[in-house]
Amino acid sequence: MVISNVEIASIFDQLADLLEIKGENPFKTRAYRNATRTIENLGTDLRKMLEDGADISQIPTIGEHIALKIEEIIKTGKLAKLEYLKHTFSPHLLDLLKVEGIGPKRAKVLYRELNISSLEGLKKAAEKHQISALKGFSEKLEKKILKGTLLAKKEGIRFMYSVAEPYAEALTAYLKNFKETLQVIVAGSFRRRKETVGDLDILATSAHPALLIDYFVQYPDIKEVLSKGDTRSTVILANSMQVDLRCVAKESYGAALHYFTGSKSHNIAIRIMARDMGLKVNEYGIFKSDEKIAGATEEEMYETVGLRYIEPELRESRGEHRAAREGRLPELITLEDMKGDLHMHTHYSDGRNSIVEMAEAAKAIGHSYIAITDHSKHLSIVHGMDEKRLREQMEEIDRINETLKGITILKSIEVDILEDGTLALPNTVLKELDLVVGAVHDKFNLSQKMQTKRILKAMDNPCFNILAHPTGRLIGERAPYKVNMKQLFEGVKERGCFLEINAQPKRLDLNDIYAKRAKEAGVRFSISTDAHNAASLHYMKYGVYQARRGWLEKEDVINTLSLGKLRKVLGR
Ligand code: DGT
Ligand code: CA
Ligand code: CA
Repeated sequence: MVISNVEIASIFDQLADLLEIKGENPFKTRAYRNATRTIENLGTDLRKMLEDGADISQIPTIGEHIALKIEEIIKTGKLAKLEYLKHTFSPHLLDLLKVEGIGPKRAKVLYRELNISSLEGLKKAAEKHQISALKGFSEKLEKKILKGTLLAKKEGIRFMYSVAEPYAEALTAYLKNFKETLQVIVAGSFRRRKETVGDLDILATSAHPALLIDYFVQYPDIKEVLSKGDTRSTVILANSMQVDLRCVAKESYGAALHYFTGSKSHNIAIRIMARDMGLKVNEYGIFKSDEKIAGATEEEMYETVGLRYIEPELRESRGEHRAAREGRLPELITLEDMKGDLHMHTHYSDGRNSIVEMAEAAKAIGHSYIAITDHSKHLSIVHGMDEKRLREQMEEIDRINETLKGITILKSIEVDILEDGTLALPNTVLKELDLVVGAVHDKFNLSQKMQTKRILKAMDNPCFNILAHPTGRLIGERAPYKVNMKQLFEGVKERGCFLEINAQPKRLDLNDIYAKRAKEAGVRFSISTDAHNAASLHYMKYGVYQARRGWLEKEDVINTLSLGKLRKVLGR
């Protein structure tokens, strides 16, 4: 069973939430919260550290008590204390926190006063106006909560792509290891690189499917086998992730892969096109009368219905069929196209590594330049830099650039966009930087009009280059702030600025749909990791996946350019 830092952090987060709702000693909850933050930003896998015999209790904010709990989670996949608390309260109590506007403090009141312990209960109480009757809860908040319960229910459990990835890889490796296995691939939304996946759909080929299914259900990480047939099986892993395995003959690999990659609506459109040509498509192949005319490869499937091959990331019925027919499909950007990373933090603000460490790590993964973008000093940011610190950093970068070969460090900053649209540092220093990345970190609740005005005003500043994480959303946690996207795209283009696709797995912001629209409006982008430690520079691939889902090509992204050309486009 593979437990990653993300899951360990999430367990401590839940524990802190439950303790807070219960009204436990605030020091205790804070200790768990601090540990959560440390683990999220750690960069090294705790499981590997333990395997290597490292003493994890020495990590700041972890300590002996939490170290023991981490060991328990890695060994058993869960934390008995959390399971017990969930059991004694209500297993669904934590669902309340998925609703925007409800944090642990409000959940505590709702639980104590109205005995609400599930989304269903919350919805009913809001409909009966019992919530607005509580002290500290307005009618407006009640309405917002009601809307939130509907949203939270629709989402269901989905896993972030980056969380699903190690499970998908481990399972693929396990299946490939079996002698009766020919091909194995993870299809479904995972193959389409969607930012979250509902379950894993694995396709395998074998001359003896039943043997492969027998082998599959013996996978050690399985909690429950829901179904097991001769060619298919569905199981639930210990982390509650569902896995569907489908096994077909080699001759049908392409047809089955196409079917199980989806999306469903993409497939339906293909089936209709085929039908109009007098053909029939199913997961075994394409048939003319009863004769099979295609099915071994996906390329052949598309060709048979008169289309060029469509990359999985484009299969969302957003115009790809037509583009394929007219030969207008984009040549999607790849990870290899990326020449640098324009957003990262060091220990000058809230990062964990030094400038040199970040540069060395970036060089090792093949980048030829990076921009150091520590936070500006502002209320919402801990350890932000003032002008003096920034100048010290600029000098340090000059010194490093003189000695470090093979990579160039650009001077930059992630400067706060203040509520009135001015930037948190004066232009006297900003103009000396190689580029300026601006970001919204507070006042998420402004009206759409005010938020749009704020951002456009910030971009009026000639020093401004790139808008970081343009909508501020956190997947499954925080809705985007309200911005008029059309005005934003036009504003960015007119001013010669750029939009970031932030590659943090929780952000992936801009998302695919907006990226496509922005591109259509003539906007160009940066794809950057926002890394807070050297290991997170590898997040670049998630940003590239999102960009591919947004139809972006190499030309659309400025950090595919050589340093010389990049400098030119950054000069406004
Ligand atoms: P997910 O799991 O919610 O992230 O999304 P998908 O796209 O992986 O959906 P899933 O797991 O329900 O099904 C995997 C693929 O199988 C889907 O993308 C297309 C195919 N598929 C499933 N059900 C149907 C269906 O009723 N009709 C057709 N044409 N294809 C289907
Ligand atoms: Ca799926
Ligand atoms: Ca499925």
